[in-house]
Amino acid sequence: MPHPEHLLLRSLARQPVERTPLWLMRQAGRYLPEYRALRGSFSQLTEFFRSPQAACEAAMQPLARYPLDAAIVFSDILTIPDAMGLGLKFLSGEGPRFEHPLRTARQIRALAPPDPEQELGYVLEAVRMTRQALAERVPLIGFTGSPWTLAAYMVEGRGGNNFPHARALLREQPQAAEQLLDTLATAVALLLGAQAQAGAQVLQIFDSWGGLLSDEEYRRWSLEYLHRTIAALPTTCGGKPPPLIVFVRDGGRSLTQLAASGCAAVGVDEQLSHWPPELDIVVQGNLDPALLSTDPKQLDIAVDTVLKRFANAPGHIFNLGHGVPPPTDPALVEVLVDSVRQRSQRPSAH
Ligand code: 1CP
Repeated sequence: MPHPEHLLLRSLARQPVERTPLWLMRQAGRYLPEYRALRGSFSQLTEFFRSPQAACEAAMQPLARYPLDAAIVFSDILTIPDAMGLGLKFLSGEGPRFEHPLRTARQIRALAPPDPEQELGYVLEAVRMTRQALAERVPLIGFTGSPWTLAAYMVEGRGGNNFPHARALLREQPQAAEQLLDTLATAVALLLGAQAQAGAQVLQIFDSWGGLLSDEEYRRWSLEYLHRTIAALPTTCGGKPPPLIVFVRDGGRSLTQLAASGCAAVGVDEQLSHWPPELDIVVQGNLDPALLSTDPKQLDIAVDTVLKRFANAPGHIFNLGHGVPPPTDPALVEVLVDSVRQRSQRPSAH
């Protein structure tokens, strides 16, 4: 049976929608008791990511509870560095660690972009299984980190601080940094392309640490390599690439440049309180995740504020400004989903 084009795809194509599509970054995760139960069957998080069945189940869990408009592949941005030999470990309560962080130009020269089918086959298998499990209910989003965000973790060896080693590399060994980012731009384009070929209908790049850079540094060290990635997508996707969302955590400073980068939409964090009217790009965002620890009334008012904020953008995809916080009450996520669906109804659009 033919089905109408999904809301998310229509918004990304700037077509009219009868209500605002909605999904949540980190919608699969620790706030769900069924996720914690599934996670409990693996001692290491990396084993969980490497099991396509479990990854498929985790991606489907939030959709069994809420009428969300997209699923996101259950994986992590750090699978690329892991496949490049850095040795990824997740320490409980402390986040990711690499056994072999990059500290020398020599280590960087020895790196090669992983072949997705050979070295990240488990990600692609999770894409295929999840796409099948969805049975066209909603589109599937494939993702990677941006070259800069991946480089930051690889040089630092860990997250959760201001990445002093990564920023020192940019200042002190710019040629090595260029080589690393160039290798990562290729790796990111290859994995996004392979996910598209395996069935991902939308792609998202997380530039989670773009905000660490000044405007000038951002252009040189992040945007430039996003451009290279985007330019390679028609080749790595084997044809017209799916629509791409680029999420940047930087308070909206880089939006004008990103809007011209060839992406279909920009994802913005909760710091952006005003949408510049001259920006001609679809926007995704940006409810403050902290509101998921308030009450239904405040949440509903905040939803209205976000919908009004982006009413004049060429398209809006409702999301949080960052991921769902682990202590969130699943009942409040339901309030959020209902509120977005009700408040954004546009009965006249078809
Ligand atoms: O539904 C989903 O979104 C789950 C899939 C998913 C995604 C999209 C996971 C699983 N990770 C990611 C992206 C990701 N991973 C990003 C970009 C988004 C962001 O800015 O948060 C980043 C920076 C990472 C790296 C990472 N992985 C961190 C952050 C570390 C830091 O620097 O503070 C952490 C804690 C992880 C582990 C991880 N990845 C995913 C989950 C569910 C978890 C937590 C472990 C758990 O809850 O059991």
